[in-house]
Formats: sequence, C-alpha cells, structure tokens
Amino acid sequence: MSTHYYTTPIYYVNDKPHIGHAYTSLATDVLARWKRLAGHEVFFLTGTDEHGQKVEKAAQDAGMDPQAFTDQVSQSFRDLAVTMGFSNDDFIRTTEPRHKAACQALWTELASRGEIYLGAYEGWYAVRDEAFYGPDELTERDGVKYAPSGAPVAWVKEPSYFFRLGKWLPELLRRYDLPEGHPERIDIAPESRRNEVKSFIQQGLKDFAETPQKLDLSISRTSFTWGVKVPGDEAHVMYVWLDALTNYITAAGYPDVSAERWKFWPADVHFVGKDIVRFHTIYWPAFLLAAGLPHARRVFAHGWWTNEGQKISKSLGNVIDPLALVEEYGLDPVRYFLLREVPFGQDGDFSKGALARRLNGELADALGNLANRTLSLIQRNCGGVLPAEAARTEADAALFASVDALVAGVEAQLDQQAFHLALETVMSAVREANGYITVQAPWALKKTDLERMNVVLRHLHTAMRAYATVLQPFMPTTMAAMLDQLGVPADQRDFASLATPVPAGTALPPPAPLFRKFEAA
Ligand code: ME8
Repeated sequence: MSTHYYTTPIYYVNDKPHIGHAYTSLATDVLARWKRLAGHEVFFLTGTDEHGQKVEKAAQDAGMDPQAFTDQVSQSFRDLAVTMGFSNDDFIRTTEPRHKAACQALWTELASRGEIYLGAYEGWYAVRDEAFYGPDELTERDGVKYAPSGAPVAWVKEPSYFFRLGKWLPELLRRYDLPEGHPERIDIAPESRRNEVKSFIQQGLKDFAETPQKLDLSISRTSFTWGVKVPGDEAHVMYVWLDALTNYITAAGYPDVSAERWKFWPADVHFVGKDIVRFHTIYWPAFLLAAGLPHARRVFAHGWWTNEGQKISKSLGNVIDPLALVEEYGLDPVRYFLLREVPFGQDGDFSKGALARRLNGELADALGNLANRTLSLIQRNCGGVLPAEAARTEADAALFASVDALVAGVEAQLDQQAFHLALETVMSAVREANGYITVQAPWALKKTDLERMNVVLRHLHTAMRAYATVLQPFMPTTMAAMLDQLGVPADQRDFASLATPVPAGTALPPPAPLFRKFEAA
C-alpha cells in the first residue's frame, strides 16, 4: 500500500461551473477511485479560488459583498462535485482561516530565506487571467492591448514585493530533464507541454541575461484589498496565484508538517488545463524550492473542449452546463463519454451526435447486451443460479487472455493519465467477449451440450465481473448495479478480490438493462 495525492485546480468563483471544471475533476476522480480499489491510501483535493481582482469585480457586478458572493458561488462547485459523483476527500476554499495561515507561513518562510524583496511593479496585467505579460507578448486592436489568451491588459504601476524567480529558472530546467523516477524530477505531461515550458524559460533566460531581475515575479498588490494580507505590511495583498497555488499544501496541513495529512505531500499529480501549465510548472515549484519544500511529482495538462466545432464562450452563449448534460443522459454515460471520446491531453469537440454514437455503440450494444444476453441465459437455462467454474479450454484462451491482463493493462494507461486508452483496453476485452458468445452460442448448446453451456456462461460471468470491476471508477453507480446483477458481494469489488471467484450456486437476481439508447442527433 502506498499513499497517493491528486489535485484539481481550485476554480474561480467569478462564474458558475461549466464543462471544463467538470472535466478536470472527473479525470482526477477516476484516478483517485482506481487507486483506492487497488488498495492504496488516497487524498483527492478540489476546491475554489476566491481571492483576486477578478472575483472582487464579479462580486461588485453582482452587487454583493465579496464574502457573501464567494460563499454562494463556492457552494455551486460543491454541488457540482455531488452531482458528478466526485469522491474528493476535502474541499478547500482560499477564504478559509487555515488557508490564510498557510499562505502567510509560506510568505514568512520565503522572506526569512531572502527570496522576497520590496520594489515597484510597472507592466501589463490581465485581470481575467490574473497574470502579468511582457510587452512583446501583446497584440493591439482598436487601441486596446490584449494578452495571447485574448484577455485585455492594463498598465499597472504600484509598489510590490517580488519573488526571486529568475534565480530558480536554471534549476527548474535541470529538474524537467531528470530521468523518469528521479526524486527531483518535475514531470510535465504531455511531452508537448514540457517542451513549451522549457522553451518559454530558455527564451526568458536569453532575453534577460543582462537583467535577470526582470525575470522576478511581482507577488503583491496594493491597488485592491480582496486577498490574503502580506505579513508585516498590510497595505499589500498577496498575488492571487501565490495564494491559490498554496492551497495544495494548506490541505496537507502546512505549516504543520507533523500533521497526519502531510504524509501525502508531495502531490503525485496536479491535474490542470493547458492554459494554467506555466503557473503549475514554473511559479509553483519555484516557490516550493525557495521555501525548502518538495514540489509535486507530475503536472498533467488536458486540452480544451469545443462545442459542436465552436470555441466555447459566454458571449456565443454555447457554454456547456454539466448539470443539464447529466439530466439528459444520466451521470455515468456522461462520465464515460468525456473520458472516452478525446485523448486526454488533446483538444476535443463535444457533439450530441458523437455522444449518442459512443453511448449506443459501446455501452448499450457492446457492454449492456453482453450482460443482458449472458444473465438472461443464466436465468432461463440455469434456474438463475451461477454455474461452477471449469477448466479453460483452448477456445476459452483468447477470452481470458484479455481478462487476466485487464487490471495491469488499465492501470498502466491510467498511470500515464491515458484515460481514453484505459477505456479502449476494456472495450477491446468486451468486444472479445462478444465474439466469444457469438462463436460459442450458449443458446444453441442448451440442446446439444448442457455441460459446455454451463461452462461458457460461467466464463462469461467471470469475464464480466472483471469488466465491471475495472469500470467502477468511470461509472460507479451503473457498475455497482452490474456487480449486483452478477452476485458479487459489496466487499469483494476491489481488484484483489478478483482472485476470489463468486461461489457456484449463487442465486443471481433477474437482469435489468444497464444502459439505454439515444437518438443519434
Ligand atoms: O484557472 N475545456 O480557474 P478556472 C476544458 N483558479 N477545460 C476548460 C475549458 C474548456 N472549454 N474552459 C476552462 C483557474 N477549462 C484558477 C486555477 S489552481 C491553483 C488555480 C479549465 O476556474 C481550465 O483549463 O478559470 C482550468 O484548468 C479549469 O477549467 C479551471 O479554470
């Protein structure tokens, strides 16, 4: 048994939850559930990012006090976690006292190590991204300057504390390139993101070789107050990304490193969207290294969804509401589709046509039919009682080749966050079983070879138990129903229990359909 710590980004409370939020947390949830079923101790963290100018402005626009506003919107993210079936172990809010204490402790540590100095900031800032940009990164349209993300920027000039980021950049570059498994490695995936981060730093080091302090990071603001106060200088609030990133250690108990939770740090994987890779792979490990703390092992950046081929945006009015999707298609089909349709790490398109095709073809036709056909035959031809195990013949070999390799095969894919390949591994095993049932034709064996019919049905049952077991992290409710129909006791649904067969003679309940079909749009 080992410990595993997985995190989602903490979400801005300037707006209600959308598909992007549901997606990052879903991937994290599946990995967390998988590791628990594999017998490990898991800490899965999500939460909300509640400080900064962007949230302050959203509260003003809503005519609300920022605390009351964040209380309200933060709750909608907790509700999303319930609706989506997320199994997070904690939900952190950056306005909580434990978090403010952790930020201030980290700041004090950095200051005591000489990593922070007071200066003045002058430069371009995008409130929407809560990020600073260099002049050569900007484009201009109608007299307004924009960041590469499309967010408008404004010139900011104010006193500010700086973090000595520049001096840590060569060390970060060294760590990105350490061999896999090296304890100091900062693992960035997919590979394309790692290269992107490396060349960004290399360019910075080249451009500012003469003036390395220009690579330092402004980490406080005086022009607004909605944030964590800087210890010893309350005219300043901390830069919202320093505040936000710290959440990952707050929840692990920081600054109390004797806390029970601290055993989980460093995190195994920070799940993030591709737009926030820089913050997690440059700023965050640099803050931690400077404070003498270990950094996370791996950062995985997923891609962005478009909606029926179009960029998702509030102004286009095509934001996908995860709650409405769940309402229409049911939770588990939505969970399945989101991780199955698009290779995790790449951009992908959401369309109702693709959703219906996936759900009909793979869940209703392949998996659902296999279960229904097998379990109906056991009802009809075996009196609803599970037949005994029997030796595997050559004809059974192909079926079991995929079944026996299933847990290890899926786990290897999940350890790379290749959710789509993990599901492809299961689906290819299910297709194997569908081929097996067609060739073996147990319905015909009833008249010709009752003994073989029993063996075939038993083998199919064994195979389906394995499929349902490994699919639990993806579709918890439906797979619980499938395991009920297969007569698998509730305490025998982890991976280790696959070695313990369901006893022959177990009475199985009458089967009921697990999945429904949808009109292809
Ligand atoms: O960035 N498809 O919060 P956030 C997929 N508070 N993912 C999408 C998406 C889309 N169309 N749109 C957004 C923040 N996302 C910070 C994080 S962590 C210390 C602080 C993803 O609410 C996006 O990539 O703006 C990001 O990972 C996540 O939604 C949260 O975004």
